Amino acid sequence: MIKPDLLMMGSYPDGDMEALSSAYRLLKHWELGPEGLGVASRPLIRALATRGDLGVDTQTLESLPNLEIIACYGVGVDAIDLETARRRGIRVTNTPDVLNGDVADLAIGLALATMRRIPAGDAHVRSGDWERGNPALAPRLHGKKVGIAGLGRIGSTLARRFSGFDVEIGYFGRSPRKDTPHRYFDDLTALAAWADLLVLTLPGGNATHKLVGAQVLQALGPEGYLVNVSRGSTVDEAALLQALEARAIAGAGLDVFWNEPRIDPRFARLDNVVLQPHLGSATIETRRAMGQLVRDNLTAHFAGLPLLTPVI
Ligand code: 8YV
Repeated sequence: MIKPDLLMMGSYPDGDMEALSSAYRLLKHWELGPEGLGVASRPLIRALATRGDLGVDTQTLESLPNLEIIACYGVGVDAIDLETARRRGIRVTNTPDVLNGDVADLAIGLALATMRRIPAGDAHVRSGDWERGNPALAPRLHGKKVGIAGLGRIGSTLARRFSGFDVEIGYFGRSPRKDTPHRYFDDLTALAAWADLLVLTLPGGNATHKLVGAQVLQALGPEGYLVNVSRGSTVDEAALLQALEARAIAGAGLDVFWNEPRIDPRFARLDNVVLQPHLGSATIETRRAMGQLVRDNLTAHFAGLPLLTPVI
């Protein structure tokens, strides 16, 4: 049987690359020269696999006249040109739900690491400074007010995790949810003013672009903390850097940034941040499940079966 061509925008873990290569002829975008795909191979491509952080741009989509499906390894499809896909009748799938627990876990880890200054404590022990004294005291997490911006699949999982931490939970979203006892805020600035810790689990895209700006950060205040495990685009990064440098907020735990992986060097100079290289879903178990879901969606598509997790 002839293997269908699969254009990949970025690499997956080795096991997934092997599994995909047994069913498809892989065309690796990152290995192509500056001229990209040859004109002759473009019409042969019916399927494309990408990642949440990479997406696929208009130019690439427009160069593939027979593209039928984009399978995204990640839940966020904000970097995929969905408008072009919709217009062209190209199906798009993502990997929802399988990563909820891991992203929620990392948000909890970042909250604790930032508020309790765990990396600074680690550095204190390693450097030998402990003999000369203890580090400054840090604020506690339990008993605090936690605001969750975006109570979707990940946000709801996070609220469940936080309920074991004896915190009060409030949330912001488009509309109040009937299935949660937590306090609803229809205004993000009001949530930030109420919260001691604001966690962003919002989807990326136009609707949430720079939603957290100077006003929200000012409302969070000098004793307030921010954790972002969603997309860098949800935050006005210039305002965030300014607030962190001026101590207008107490600190931030950040897994996502503008211009990943070439982030603003000002972050590295701050001692009130804990930084992660977009690792929310990066566990062995979840990444395995994400790779499987990408393959299952592609298999279903080529077998003419309903897609498992369609976006469009
Ligand atoms: C991954 C993500 O970082 O799910 C998403 O939207 O951003 C992440 O799970 C990414 O897709 C893997 O590179």
